[in-house]
Amino acid sequence: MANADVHRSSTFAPVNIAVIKYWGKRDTALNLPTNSSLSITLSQDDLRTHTTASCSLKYTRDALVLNGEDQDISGARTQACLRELRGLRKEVEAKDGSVPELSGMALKIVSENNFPTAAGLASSAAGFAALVRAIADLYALPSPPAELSRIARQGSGSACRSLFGGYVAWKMGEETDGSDSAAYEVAPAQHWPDMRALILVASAEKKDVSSTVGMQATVKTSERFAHRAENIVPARMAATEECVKSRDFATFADLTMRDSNNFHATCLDTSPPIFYMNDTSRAAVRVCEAINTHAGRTICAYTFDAGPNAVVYYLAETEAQVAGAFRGIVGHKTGWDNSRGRAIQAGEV
Ligand code: 2P0
Repeated sequence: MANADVHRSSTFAPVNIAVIKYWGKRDTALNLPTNSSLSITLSQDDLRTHTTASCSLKYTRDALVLNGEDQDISGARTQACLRELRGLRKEVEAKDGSVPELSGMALKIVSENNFPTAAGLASSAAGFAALVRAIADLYALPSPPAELSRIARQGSGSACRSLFGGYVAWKMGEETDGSDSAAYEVAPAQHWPDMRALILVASAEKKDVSSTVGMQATVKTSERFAHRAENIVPARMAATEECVKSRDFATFADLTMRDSNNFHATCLDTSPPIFYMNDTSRAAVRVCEAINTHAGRTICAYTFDAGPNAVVYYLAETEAQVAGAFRGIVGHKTGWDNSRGRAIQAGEV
């Protein structure tokens, strides 16, 4: 029966790992940040979400299944994404009366992460980016990536960066409606193709304090927070964009480590304090410092998100010195699981 047809589209979306961190919202409903941020999109051959979106008249309600489990999609963020995408599909249908009225059908979204969910490995970023692109493809929307980025931002802030490959910035924007708060490409992955990321999994457990809750506690209680957002990050954004463009790894690494430390110091300054890094994380910091000291120059940079897992950026030419040093110690009472202990490249979407 034709009207029970299932329309379907599948996509992958990659994880991105921030170099200059997003932490703090000026508008919690729209996910508008208090500072801009910059990240590297990792190759989707490695960490990624795969999502299939389908719609049909035979479906009775919208549903989302993540890693085989039904998810609650009544939350305002998911609803905002679905509402915006349906609105855009309605515009397509209004322009061309011959296209099927998909906007009126219930949606089924099936997602799989190939890495631990909510463990500080940017699962919400890949998840919402994949959800938005899968539905946009299903609806054959003519939207450019910047528009999809603005929609994904409402699902999870960092998701707006996973709609672009390579080196990506999320401009915080100034408008109160969020119309200018979206990501853009600073440089494609092939601009600096030697960049590598080593992911050290200290724990695949779900984090204690979600990013959404943690960042709001920071905004409310940290005295260091405003200084970070207003005085530190703007100059760092400009400097990081510059060293990506000039492929200046030592400066890039210095800014990356400083911003990770500044973000975690701000978490510690929150009341009650938020501890995302643990002893294993701190050991990774010391190993990076030792590698750089031994090399006599900065050849690797650590960064930590809202969890204890480390991401170490380095260049392919120092693979033996950096990844080799870490591989030599993972699994030897250090607390690291080495299942992700391989080099991941920056990637395109
Ligand atoms: C980032 N993080 O820039 C920073 C660094 C964690 C530490 O973006 O509330 O999951 O969904 O907008 O995007 C994690 O925050 O938060 C994050 P919501 P999100 O990658």
